[in-house]
Formats: sequence, C-alpha cells, structure tokens
Amino acid sequence: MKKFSHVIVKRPCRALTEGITSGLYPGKPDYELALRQHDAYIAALKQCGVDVTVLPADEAYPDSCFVEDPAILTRACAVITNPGAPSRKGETPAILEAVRQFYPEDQIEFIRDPGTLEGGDVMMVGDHFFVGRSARTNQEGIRQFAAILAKYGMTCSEVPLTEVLHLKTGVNYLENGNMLVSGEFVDKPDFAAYHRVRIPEDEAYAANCIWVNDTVIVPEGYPAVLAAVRGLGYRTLTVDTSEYRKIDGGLSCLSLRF
Ligand code: CIR
Repeated sequence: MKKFSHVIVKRPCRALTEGITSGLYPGKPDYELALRQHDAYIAALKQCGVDVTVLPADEAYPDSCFVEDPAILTRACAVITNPGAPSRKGETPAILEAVRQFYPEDQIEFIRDPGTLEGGDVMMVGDHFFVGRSARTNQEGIRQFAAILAKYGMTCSEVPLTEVLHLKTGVNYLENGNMLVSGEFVDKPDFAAYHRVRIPEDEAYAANCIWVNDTVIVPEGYPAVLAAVRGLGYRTLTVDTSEYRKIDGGLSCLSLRF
C-alpha cells in the first residue's frame, strides 16, 4: 500500500555532537559518519517510493536533524509543535517554511505556550493518534493537539510515559494491526487491540522502526527485531544509526513521512 508520497529530512549539522543526550548510549557522534548514515537513510527512503525533500543543516540547532519533533503531518493538516526542550524551540520556523510547500495555510496549525508537544511523542494509527505525556509533551500540549485533530475528524489519546524520552522510543505502529512494543509499553492496555510484537530488552533501541509503504526500515545491528519484522511478512531494509543513537535519536526521528 502506498500511503506516503513525501518525506522531509534535514541534514545533520556539525553541532550534532552537542545534541541533547540522556547518556544511555555513550560517546559523541562522529559527524562525518553521521553524514554517511544520513545519505544511506535517504537512499533507503527513496527505495520505498517517496520523494525526499532535504533541508539544509542549521548549525544553530544541534538536534535539528530530528525533524519528527517540530511537526506532525497528517492526511488533513500539519501541526507545527512547540518542543518541550528549550534548545529545540527555535527549530520550528524552518520546518514551517518547508511544510508550507505541501499544506495550504488554513491547514497548518500550531501548538502554543504553555502547551508543549514533540512529534516523537505522537504515534499515528489511522485517524487516531496516541500521544505520550513525557518530559517534552505536557497536558496542555495534548489538549491543544486533541482540539486541532477534532476539527479534522481525528482523535487522540494520552499515554503517560515514565521511562523513555518519547513515546516512539518504545512503541511503533507498522500498519496492518502490527505494533512493536518494548519496556514500559509491553503490557499497556492502550495497545491491547493490536498485534503486539515484544522487543527483547537488549534490542530495545530497535523498537523504533519505521513503516514506509509496506517496507519496514530497521536499525542495523538488531537481529532479533529484524527477524521478527520479517516474520510479519514485511520487506525490510536496514540503516545504521549508531551516531544518532548516541544522542537518543532513531529512525523515526530523522524524517517526517506524509
Ligand atoms: C533530543 O533529545 O531531543 C534529541 N537528542 C533526540 C530526539 C529524538 N527524537 C525522537 O525520538 N523523535
């Protein structure tokens, strides 16, 4: 099924080495390697039949290659978020400019102070969106997001997080009723209606896979997850994200798919 026709990515900047990190995966990103991994990521996306818009790097914002966080792109509207991380708030104007190429002005919505919300906390399942309440996404941000979705006949529900950075750090929907779940999400009743594939603890990072038009892109180096995704019948591609992992970034964070 071809659901997505476009993807937006943004080149990593040299300041990537100063990106926010929980320290879970030690080391600083190697910028040159991160660039090569970004090239491979773009190539993989193109193999999934999407047009890729590549935004230039912005040295002012170390985490700005993680374009998933400053916007949420739905079938009916675009939502420019208000990132909860202070160093990331300034990422939104560049994303807004890019989004304007694809959405008419009256279908571009905004999350505003005191609401905060980051796209990594938003998981789309058809016309329903699960939203993680996290250190980055607050109740007011979720309230505003719900009101925006309602205007377009879509819904959302809140999922409180206690352990991970973003909702999609630990749970990802692969379409066709299939969901990858790890850690705190394994037994959450919110996801009981889906066919849940439990990710082993030592491969938790790979819960963050992305479905793009019936292909699932899996981070390189996670054999159990790769086998599980293949077992579900998907075509798979792997991309090494080791340099992004060092600052808590994964496959979904690096693109907006719509
Ligand atoms: C941050 O902490 O904001 C970045 N270093 C990583 C963002 C990852 N984004 C995502 O999971 N959607």
